[in-house]
Amino acid sequence: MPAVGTPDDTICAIATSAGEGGIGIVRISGPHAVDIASRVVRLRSKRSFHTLTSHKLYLADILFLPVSSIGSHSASKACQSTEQIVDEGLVVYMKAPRSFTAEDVVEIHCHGSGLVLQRVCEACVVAGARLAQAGEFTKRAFLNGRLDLSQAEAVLDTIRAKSELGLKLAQRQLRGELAQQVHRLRTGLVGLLAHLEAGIDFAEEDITFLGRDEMIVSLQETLSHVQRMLTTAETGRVLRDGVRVVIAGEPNVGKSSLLNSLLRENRAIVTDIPGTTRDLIEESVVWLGLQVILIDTAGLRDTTDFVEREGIRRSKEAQDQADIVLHILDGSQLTTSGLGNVCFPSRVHQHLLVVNKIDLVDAASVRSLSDALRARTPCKVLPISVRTGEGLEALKVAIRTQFVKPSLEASDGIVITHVRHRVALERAEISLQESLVSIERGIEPEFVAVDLRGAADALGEIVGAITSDEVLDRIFSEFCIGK
Ligand SMILES: Nc1nc2c(ncn2[C@@H]2O[C@H](COP(=O)(O)OP(=O)(O)O)[C@@H](O)[C@H]2O)c(=O)[nH]1
Ligand SMILES: [Mg+2]
Repeated sequence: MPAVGTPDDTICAIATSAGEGGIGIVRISGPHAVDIASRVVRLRSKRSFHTLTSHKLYLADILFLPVSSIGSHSASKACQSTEQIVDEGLVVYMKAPRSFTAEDVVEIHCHGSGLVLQRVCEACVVAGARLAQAGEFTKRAFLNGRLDLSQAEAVLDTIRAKSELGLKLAQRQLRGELAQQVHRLRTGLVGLLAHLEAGIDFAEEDITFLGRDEMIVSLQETLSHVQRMLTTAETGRVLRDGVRVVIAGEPNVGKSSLLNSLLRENRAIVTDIPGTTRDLIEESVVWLGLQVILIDTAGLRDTTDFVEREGIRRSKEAQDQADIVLHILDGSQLTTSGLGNVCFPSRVHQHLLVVNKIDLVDAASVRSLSDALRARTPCKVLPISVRTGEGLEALKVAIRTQFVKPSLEASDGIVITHVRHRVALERAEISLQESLVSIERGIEPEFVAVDLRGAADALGEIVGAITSDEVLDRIFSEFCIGK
């Protein structure tokens, strides 16, 4: 069960983003939503607010309630005497539980002016609402059982999605795909636990419970499910947050030129003077649905210049945190026999060796140079020319296929996108492994039960069946106000 009780006050907030817009929305949620809205808006049809049909839009005048009317026993009386109209707009009432929060909700749609929206929100407070905290609407949806915790997180992922793939995963999670899978595994474990505990309680009696072998098979199945989900975590994180691609190499090999070309804009300064780029330059693009964060860095060389040395330190740090490092070489300066000075990356799976400036070299030499490099490193070797554009598509494809496998786009399998979920699955994995070892060694069922409960609880954390206020606060504080 959620750790916090169902709220009984009514909250309000501007739900649309700050700044000017065509329309802006103030949202009110809670048991007094209708009462509060009836003081803030007057329907053009003169109909009483309390007779509104749910989920229908009504034209209304939005009234100004002066702050001085707080505390007066009837705010509606106060506003009648000093009535001013702030704006005209539409109101919609969504009767509980058929609303986002599963509470009574009223939304006031007015013009998207910061001032108007602020006035409407103030009027709601004067009429008895409390300003909502960040993520409080979604938190209420969770506390009222409308969403589980993984779905609540998917709401934020949807708002923040920068790429189609990120959005697709968020939507799948919002529809409850992860929750259903976790629920199924957890129910299975709880069933096994019941058998085990019944076996403990009635050990003296001659009743047969689930056999040891069946228990092992069932646990192994659950374990392999959990492990399969864990194998998607790395890809899932990248698809949600974007792939961090660091462009690294010696000065003047064409790193900044590559960044500009991939961004299609002159973002970084390009010169033939070594040491031009000294700071990290970070920009984001979307390639075929995948968000890519490109980071240009200072060229790596020995230098006494203090600023450049700091740039090089940052470059190394960025490389450590990268999902992929493009290790750029200047193809016009390399010879097949002179590869002794090339510094080959140590962590192979994260690196692509990119040979630039092949426009300055004849095709046969490019081929023999690439072959010589491939013979020395298991990294992928990609010849390109930023100047002519040759090889740039292949480079994009190479980066993309590192993360987006065809099976991922086609399959409906669960993809783990949150660190919180991964950590919980890892804990479930350990508990399941321990329970299997215990059963195989014939250890007392009481001890096996402890591990099984541990695994079930870890799974429960993903969907919020087991949770603490602290975890909830951390999750919902990441949201914006009004969501
Ligand atoms: N011929 C040729 N020159 C290039 C190519 N890419 C970059 N350059 C030139 O190489 C020099 C250094 O480029 P820059 O992007 O500043 O290198 P960085 O120091 O690695 O960032 C500039 O004069 C670029 O015009 C390329 O593909 N072919
Ligand atoms: Mg540069």
